[in-house]
Amino acid sequence: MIFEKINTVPTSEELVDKAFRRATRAMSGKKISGRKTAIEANESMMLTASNILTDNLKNIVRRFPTFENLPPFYYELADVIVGVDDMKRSLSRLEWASTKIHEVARDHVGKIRKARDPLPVRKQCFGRLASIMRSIDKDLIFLNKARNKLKKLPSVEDDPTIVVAGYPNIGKSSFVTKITGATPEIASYPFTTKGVSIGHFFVDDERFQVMDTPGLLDRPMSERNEIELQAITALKNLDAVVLFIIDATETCGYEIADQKRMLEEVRSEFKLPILVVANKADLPQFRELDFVDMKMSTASDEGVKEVTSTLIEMVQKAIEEKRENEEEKDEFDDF
Ligand SMILES: Nc1nc2c(ncn2[C@@H]2O[C@H](COP(=O)(O)OP(=O)(O)O)[C@@H](O)[C@H]2O)c(=O)[nH]1
Ligand SMILES: [Mg+2]
Repeated sequence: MIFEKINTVPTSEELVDKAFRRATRAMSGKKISGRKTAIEANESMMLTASNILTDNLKNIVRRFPTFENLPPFYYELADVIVGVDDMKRSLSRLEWASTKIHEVARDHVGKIRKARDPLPVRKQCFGRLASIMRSIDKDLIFLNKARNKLKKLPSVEDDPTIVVAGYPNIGKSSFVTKITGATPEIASYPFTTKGVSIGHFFVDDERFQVMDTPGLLDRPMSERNEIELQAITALKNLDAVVLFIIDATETCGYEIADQKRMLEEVRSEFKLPILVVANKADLPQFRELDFVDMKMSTASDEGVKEVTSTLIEMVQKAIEEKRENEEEKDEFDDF
């Protein structure tokens, strides 16, 4: 999973406690007699504390991904879920704090060498460090929340993808279960209440993924809120084809005219290739429709294999074309 590397982000209080505790521990047991050893001891406490703080802050920043390098799908998702700009702002405040802490410690090392009594200098230094840390408390809390949300994102790999769309009760879940041969893992996206199910299957050695997106691609686009629209934008960045299922029997409770209208919406919204398949071919109410590419029945299995292999061909072709376009672009860039 892409955001797995991000650890829990500690609070400023936890970091300060840790740093001061280590600094104190480093000194315990050392005999302090006279001004010189007192200076050395307090100097080393300041350096230990500031090193621990800067190391921890740098680690937090390092473990967050460089958003520009994320695959577009994840960039969009991260933006929907936590806001990339807010994360960048908080991360850069952590970097600022780290630099500042280093400076403050260095300043006080200079001061302590000239001081008659080193203890107040060290105390003043610790006070400054604590106050810098307090000033980024909000950022640390925000980043921890962001981390918790990002970590829950399902692993949508770079695998070629089949996105299943269509009104409720038309057989989307049945299709996903049929071709993945298992109950798909239900991953919760924060923007749909129902959870997106993602299943995988192999053809030869190649892995494919199938996504069923309840709440996103099962009702008219006009009913989408802002967040759902952004989620759909994210989907468009996958190497994917859309399987649009029509229930030609209307036993799902939706008229064919409405289903067709939603198909047109999806068609104009997505530049991805779309395969239109009429399901429930086993039922007597089944009607042949002129805008449909293929038919199947996930109940009797009829046509399921053919539909799957057509989808695989389509997605492989789409990936190939994308690669060719990119190569062409690269060649162009060389001139
Ligand atoms: N007769 C028949 N029923 C089907 C077929 N595919 C799905 N169903 C039934 O239609 C209902 C809805 O199926 P489901 O896969 O949950 O649809 P979804 O809401 O689009 O995910 C269930 O009762 C299925 O058993 C089919 O090919 N033939
Ligand atoms: Mg379903």
